[in-house]
Amino acid sequence: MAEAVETMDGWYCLHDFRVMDWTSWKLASEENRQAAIEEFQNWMSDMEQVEEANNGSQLVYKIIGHKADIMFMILRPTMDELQEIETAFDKTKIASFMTKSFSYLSVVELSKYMSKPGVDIEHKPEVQARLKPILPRWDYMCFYPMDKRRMNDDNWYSLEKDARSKLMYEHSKTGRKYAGQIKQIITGSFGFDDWEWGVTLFAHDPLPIKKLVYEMRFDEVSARYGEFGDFYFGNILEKDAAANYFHI
Ligand code: 76R
Repeated sequence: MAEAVETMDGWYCLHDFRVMDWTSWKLASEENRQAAIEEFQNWMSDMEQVEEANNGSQLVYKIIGHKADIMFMILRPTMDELQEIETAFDKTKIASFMTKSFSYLSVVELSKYMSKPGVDIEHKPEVQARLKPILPRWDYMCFYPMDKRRMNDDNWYSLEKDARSKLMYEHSKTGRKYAGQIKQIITGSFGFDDWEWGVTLFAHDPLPIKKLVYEMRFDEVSARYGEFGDFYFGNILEKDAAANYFHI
């Protein structure tokens, strides 16, 4: 019988995508726009304080293309905080010029495929730092949800653990070639959202993201067992640049 691999789970994660209604934003008075931008920046400052206290982390990206304009990636110790943050943002002035186009709920996940049985790695500081990460303020971000296939002979969930570990090892070798160029955060979403994992990649340059995702398609674990959702790609939006971004 195939058995589940143990997972280590860290901060809860919400990817929240919004589309801006630039037409109504343009029709608003300069005074209202200014107030909305200030409120948005204060909201970001409050979130930054939470990050400074190491009680969570978040980033805002400008998504390119029609799927969204803005994405918030928010990490917090509890699911309740994610709900509160989402509602608090919904009540802001600027949110009334936005609609939600997509969201993804998950939890930062590391699996124990690579760890020796009986060794407690979960409490190691470096593992805790990966489970509760302060997000890198890198220029580019790519997000997509994915599943492991369950179809006829290609059923990940009926493979023996040793076979899965071997495939994951091959996968990690491809990933490691991009050390320093790409940071990845895998979040698990079984029971939380429509796919099984969220993949968030950060990079200083867009091209290594394309190269990594392409190269991984040839790893057996992706080629045979990977199913992918929509891709979102964006540039970072820092608090100080927000006024300029929203300026008409
Ligand atoms: O956690 C670790 O770094 C150990 C090795 C490792 C695991 C266990 C690892 C390394 N990944 C793991 C698990 Mn990954 N990863 C993806 C995608 O587009 C695709 O084809 C797949 C999407 C990318 C781009 C990526 C990148 N990984 C997982 C899991 C959980 C599977 C399970 O439990 O069944 C998924 C869904 C997944 C998907 N992975 C790496 C990377 C990169 C860049 C690395 C190397 C990290 C490093 O060592 O620096």
